[in-house]
Amino acid sequence: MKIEIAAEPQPISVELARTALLIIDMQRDFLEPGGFGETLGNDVTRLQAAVKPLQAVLAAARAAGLLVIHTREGHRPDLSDAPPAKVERGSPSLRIGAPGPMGRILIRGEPGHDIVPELYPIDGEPVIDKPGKGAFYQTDLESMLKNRAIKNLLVAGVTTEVCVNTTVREANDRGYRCIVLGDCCASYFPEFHEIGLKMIKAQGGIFGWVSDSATVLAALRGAR
Ligand code: C5J
Repeated sequence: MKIEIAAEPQPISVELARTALLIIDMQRDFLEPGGFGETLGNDVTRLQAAVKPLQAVLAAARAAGLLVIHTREGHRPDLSDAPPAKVERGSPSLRIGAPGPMGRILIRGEPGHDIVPELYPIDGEPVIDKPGKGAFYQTDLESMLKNRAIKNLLVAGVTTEVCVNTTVREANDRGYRCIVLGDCCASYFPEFHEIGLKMIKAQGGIFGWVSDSATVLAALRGAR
């Protein structure tokens, strides 16, 4: 079944069976106090804005039988997959791998690395652990999408200008149509959020389309 989604720079029609919801890095380390985001001096409360709209889209995507994929940014406990140039950021006692209130910062298996309870994956939803910003870099995301013949991605998560934008650019180069749900994304910097979305839809949709939760919810409701 096809649905039409109102979006910028123009509406887009997608086949539901060829569409996945891709949720980027909705992890405690980015959204909660004491995690990686806060150690870098950010106001993590800003990211909460994306949680409720995304919760609604996640529920609707599950009800419609869409493939839902979650990603988590993080590293091996021995940091062997963490480039020194990335680890060196921030003050030494608060860097990737340092102990924090939610365990070692941005390390796989630690409480802070996990996805926030409101958006927790359910059985059958793949979770991709990625060492970089882009979800395609050093992961099996592309083969997962190919095996399911997915062509379109509804993209949400944090942060708009970093991991969401990087993933959308990677996906665009690989031929996927990305529809970014603006209110289901968030940034520590409101101006970067706004510009991050503008960059995607500029020039006739150079990297993809931008829509929002209400529009996608209405489109999915119409498909039932
Ligand atoms: C960052 C991300 N901002 N998930 N990661 O370091 O956007």
